[in-house]
Amino acid sequence: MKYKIFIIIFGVAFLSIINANIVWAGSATVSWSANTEPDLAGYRIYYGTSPRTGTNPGSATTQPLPKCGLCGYSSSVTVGNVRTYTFSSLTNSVTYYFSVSAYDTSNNESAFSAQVSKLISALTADLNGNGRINTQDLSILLSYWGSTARPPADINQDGYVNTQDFSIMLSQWTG
Ligand SMILES: [Ca+2]
Ligand SMILES: [Ca+2]
Repeated sequence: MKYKIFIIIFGVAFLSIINANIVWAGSATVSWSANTEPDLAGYRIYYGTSPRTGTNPGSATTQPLPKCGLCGYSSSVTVGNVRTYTFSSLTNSVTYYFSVSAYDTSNNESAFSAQVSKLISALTADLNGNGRINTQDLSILLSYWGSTARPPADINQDGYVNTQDFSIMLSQWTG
């Protein structure tokens, strides 16, 4: 049992969220690095619109830190043994905070990863800001096609100007 406790605490050091990307309006994709414990069962994401207030959500009674449950977050979701998860019903123009914990096959839960935050933006394809989404915006999009790090045309802010941005533009097309 002590060995297991050691593993859980050890694992915390390596559990870190590495990114939170906006994929489409009202969404964010959270990804993190993997733990390597042989008895790792999965991960749990805690999130909300306020920063967390503690570090140990903990179902493990042996964690040295006081347990804080949701720790200031409004919700958690148990996502299993994956390394990325997309939230799809977030509120635009609000900043969300995310942390991840790991749990093992005995349901011991680690302390939190580092916290990340993301302002959920209302993605718009109106690239020239004239209130219409039409061929003018399409021309701008195409002029940046395939390029990286082009915020004006990177509608979903993922670092690439590609078919995903084109799809968003089509979905908002006003002519
Ligand atoms: Ca426009
Ligand atoms: Ca993009």
